[in-house]
Amino acid sequence: MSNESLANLLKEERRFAPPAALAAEANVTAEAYERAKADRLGFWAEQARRLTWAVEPSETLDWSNPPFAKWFADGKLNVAYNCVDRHVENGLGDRVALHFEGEPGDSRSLTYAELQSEVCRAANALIELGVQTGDRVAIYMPMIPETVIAMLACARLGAPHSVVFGGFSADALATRVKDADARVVITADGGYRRGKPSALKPAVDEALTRPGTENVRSVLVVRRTGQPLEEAGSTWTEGRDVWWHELVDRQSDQHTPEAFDAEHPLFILYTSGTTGKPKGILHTTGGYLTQASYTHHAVFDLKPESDVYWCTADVGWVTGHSYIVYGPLSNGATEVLYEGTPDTPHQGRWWEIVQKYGVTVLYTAPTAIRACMKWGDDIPAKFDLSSLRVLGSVGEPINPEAWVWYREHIGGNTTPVVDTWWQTETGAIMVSPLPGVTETKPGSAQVPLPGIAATVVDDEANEVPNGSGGYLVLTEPWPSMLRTIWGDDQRYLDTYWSRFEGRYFAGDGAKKDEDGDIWLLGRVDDVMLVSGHNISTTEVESALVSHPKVAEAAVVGAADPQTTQAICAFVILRGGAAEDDGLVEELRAHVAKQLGPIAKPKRILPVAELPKTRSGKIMRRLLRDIAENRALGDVTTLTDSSVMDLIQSKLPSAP
Ligand code: 6R9
Repeated sequence: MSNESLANLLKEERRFAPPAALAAEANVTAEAYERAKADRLGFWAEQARRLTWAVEPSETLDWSNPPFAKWFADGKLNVAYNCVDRHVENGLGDRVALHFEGEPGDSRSLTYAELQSEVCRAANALIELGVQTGDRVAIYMPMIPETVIAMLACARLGAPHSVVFGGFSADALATRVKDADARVVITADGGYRRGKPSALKPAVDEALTRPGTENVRSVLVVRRTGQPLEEAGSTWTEGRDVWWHELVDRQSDQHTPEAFDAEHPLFILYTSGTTGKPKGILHTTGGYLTQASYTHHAVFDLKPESDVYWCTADVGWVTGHSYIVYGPLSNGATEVLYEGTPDTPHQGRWWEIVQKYGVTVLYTAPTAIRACMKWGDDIPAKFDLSSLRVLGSVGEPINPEAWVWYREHIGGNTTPVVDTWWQTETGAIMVSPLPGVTETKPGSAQVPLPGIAATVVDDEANEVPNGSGGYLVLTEPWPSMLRTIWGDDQRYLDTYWSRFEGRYFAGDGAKKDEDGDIWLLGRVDDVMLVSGHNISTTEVESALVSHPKVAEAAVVGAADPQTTQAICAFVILRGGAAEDDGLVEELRAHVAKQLGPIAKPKRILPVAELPKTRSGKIMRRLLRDIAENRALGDVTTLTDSSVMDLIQSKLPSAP
């Protein structure tokens, strides 16, 4: 985005006021914004008191060496104690913490007291394996209770975990084990995905043959699928590999948690980014937990005694860390943990789970919402979803049509939808409506949360006026901010703090509307330059999705001799829509009408699937390779690489 700021094309006039009953009882009201504005640090010091500290912090923020922040630096606490033990001490031991639902239909509920015993046993097992405070532990697991237990056991010992998506390859795992110099890997024989066991252990075996992974002494293996290891292509390495049920189950269920410094590392989580080796984002203890806990309480209006909360994310994504593990459990929530995919064994599986457990708060990603739109309105209509009272979205800009569909077909036209903007780096939600306060606008994340300072700037770092586009920046440090990139302070400075002096550069394009509300417009790397105008991929995609025949769209700029870049769109049609001759022209005309002729795609290609990461983000980089007839770049973080073959087979062969 070098020539001019991002064009501001999309107009969205629909507005939804918070339900009166919810507003009247809301955890957080409008007054919080005022209080935080008057005294930002005082506000966060107050939120830190949501936690139980072994030593209360006297200092809130040390910003004497920016951008290396220290929050609550002289305080001490234990994260696992805050997420588990203190609830048991407070008499809530019988409350269900996790309702686990396996993909094959097995289920299991764990109370806070049971979770405490399990976390203590797992912590004692890690000690037996020689894990010491500060040692890194890699976790490569399916979505099962042991994954949450393993993360909490690491936190309890002050051993930073590095969770690696179960879908990643041996190579991706090896890179991450090596970068963090992990000493132990916790894994499973496999998990269930799409109706069958999907093995994990063979990838661990392979990863640990790679140079740089020699320091891994032990591999702790949960038996989940029971598939014979040899059958899956795995070998058991005596002296290194140990079964969870053999080691953990015989441990004592008593373990006294040690209090760690607020700035003690809690976890490393790798983000792939578009180029270069993955970045190990480092989060620490006190500030991270403060903001994960507060935002979960505020944004989802969580009432721990009555709500049943469900975040559908994978724990291998930051959303799973902050909003399956640390936020909800620190708040004493009862939550659902589901192992599998939304369409196994049928496309109503999620709604069946909502009905079964009476889920009240649901947090998911636009990609899933668009998939459900594609499958048809009749599917959720078969289930009782009346328990739902707040719906959340995260991961990508949500197209206004998908937002409205979510509210109408899942939320019964009554629930607020909160579109939450944040990143692995921010650790917790930063920009989002509050369900009892904000009049919502479909497609907009709207306002920085109380205590958060975000704005939109132009190329010269000047704040843009309302009605204009530019770059999203964060102008003040926040408690759950990343502390650095593991082992690479310089890359931390270069990536986030060098684009605009003294401000955190998020890498996202954004605009402020006439009311000053923030709309996210996609990654800056994806912004298109067409005849001198910077056009957001998000806006063109949203215009396409607003056509009744389109369920999902991905838009890229492909090099073009006349216009610098030409807009090239890949669309998935809604169930039943036919790919007739006039369709492409009809869609082009529709975009021109919605956004103006400049945004009209030059090419539109109906496809069956789009390339996505495990967190559901569309990988536009790969579509750009296709649109420009290039060999595909790195596909290792793709959920399913056969998708690319499918798309390529639709194309006229390269010139
Ligand atoms: C939590 C998470 C971060 C990037 C971020 C942005 C995109 C996330 C969004 C959103 C628009 C939202 N993103 N939430 N864009 N509206 N509500 O997704 O973390 O995987 O690190 O990705 O995701 O582009 O910069 P992470």
